[in-house]
Amino acid sequence: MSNLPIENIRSFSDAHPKPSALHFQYGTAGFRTLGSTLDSVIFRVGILAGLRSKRLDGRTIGVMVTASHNPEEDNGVKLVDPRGEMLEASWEAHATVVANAPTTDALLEALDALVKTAKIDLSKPARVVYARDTRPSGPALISALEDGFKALGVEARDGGVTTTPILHYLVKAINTKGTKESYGEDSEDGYYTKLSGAFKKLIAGKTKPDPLIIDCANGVGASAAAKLATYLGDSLPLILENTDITTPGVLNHACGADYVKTQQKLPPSLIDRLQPGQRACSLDGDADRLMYYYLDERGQFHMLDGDKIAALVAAFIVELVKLAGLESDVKVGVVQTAYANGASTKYLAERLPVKCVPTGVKHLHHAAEHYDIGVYFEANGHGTVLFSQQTQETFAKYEPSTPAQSTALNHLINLTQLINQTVGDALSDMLLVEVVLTHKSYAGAEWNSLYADLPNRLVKVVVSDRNTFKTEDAERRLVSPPGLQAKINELVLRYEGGRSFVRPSGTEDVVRVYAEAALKSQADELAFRVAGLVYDEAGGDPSKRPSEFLP
Ligand code: G16
Repeated sequence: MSNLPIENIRSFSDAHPKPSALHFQYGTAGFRTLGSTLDSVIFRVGILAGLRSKRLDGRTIGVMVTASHNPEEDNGVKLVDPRGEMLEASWEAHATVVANAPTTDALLEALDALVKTAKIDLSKPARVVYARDTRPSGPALISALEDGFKALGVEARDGGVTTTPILHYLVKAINTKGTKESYGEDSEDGYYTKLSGAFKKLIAGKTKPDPLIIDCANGVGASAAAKLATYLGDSLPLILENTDITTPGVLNHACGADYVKTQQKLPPSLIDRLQPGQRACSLDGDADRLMYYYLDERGQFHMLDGDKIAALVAAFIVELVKLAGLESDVKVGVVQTAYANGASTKYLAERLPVKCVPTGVKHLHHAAEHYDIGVYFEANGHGTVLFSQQTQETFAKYEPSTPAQSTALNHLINLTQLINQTVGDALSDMLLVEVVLTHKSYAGAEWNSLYADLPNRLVKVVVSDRNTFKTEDAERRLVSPPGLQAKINELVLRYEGGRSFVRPSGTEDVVRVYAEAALKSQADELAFRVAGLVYDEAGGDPSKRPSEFLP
């Protein structure tokens, strides 16, 4: 067993000191905070990624530098495990310890302890592929990351400026190259070719879709969508909006999937662009979330969020499985979180098994793996569909007995190619939605009428310490601060169809409050009253109440 290159790590680490006053936490989607404070964290993540690769026998680990839907001044980093999925949970704690070692000596001790507890054979190779989004703080943070690679001696491949889901795709493609589970060419070209090829097969012979407007959130999705458009040709005409990746301050600002979901309205930049009946969608800053919407003939805005996507897609897949004659072999299930609209849960649960898990793609992904075909979507538009290895083998071996069965089977096989099964992927999900709409001849209105959303409201509350908020039952109940849940329950009872829950965010320094009720005004009132309770409990400054509640 070789040793850690102590002196090398020491000299690099001294150039990336940890800010003494800050504590970092590997949260819902990695480390995420102000980009200007992340230099030491990202450097250390470089070393950590290398150690994770050594632990897994030199398999390639992914590192993505992004803060996704967060404002432009934030940045972050997440690690991707070899099959393209999120970092294994036990290593999140290791990452937090390593990121918080106060000095270089303490860092060396933490790394040494990690090597021992995780039984890492340091003689194994370390391989990493990394990428970043378009944030201005990205280049400097990438150079800190590269110092981390140099400090440990990592064989690193630069994925450049790209979307989070493309980085996940690359990780899986690299690690499955030349095996029977090969995921595709390990390049961006491989990704676009795979998705666009499957899309064209799935809509062959159908009426060509009308042009689709994409709000690219002024982020990396703009260049990815432009590239995808060239591979799609005229099979799906795309109109790209909010594609400014150079003007400071515009990323995710008054546009993008998070804006649409939380404001429940059209990005102002689309007001004169979107015609009644036309489909449009928004990506977020790293293109892993997707929100659809349309205006009706009266110009009224209608949002088709992650729950509506799950309903559309799950119903389509169930129908194909049935048409293929596979319903007794292949079971489809859905995974949601507490944010799922109550009406969507009701609609889905009447048709399929539905499970509720805590927020965070990693939780949904793992739960979805328990189904033959697992459809998971967060209401915020983050999700995908997983086909188990066994299901994919069933498709490959199955001999259909009628032409109709054969067609349905081919569609299912093409869906396994169209869908990015590593993680939620806005572009892949967008193609999936377009396939279903094309097959069903649905416009936005027909899709929207699958069920009627219960009015709901999401608000953020700034508190002094969000870590005092602890939850249970898939985040549907607060256990701390003590007594607060009882007060929320009491309030909820006063609203028809009322439901509300409170949880600390894992990506922003806020507590989130969700409420729904039979009427919009009631959902708003309930959300703000629960937010008021949270604010009072958390010792907020009374002079700032309630204007501190951000939408
Ligand atoms: C990330 C996670 C999502 C999660 C979201 C909000 O999204 O990947 O699973 O729903 O954060 O999490 P929280 O409410 O804990 O802040 P993204 O798109 O920002 O990577």
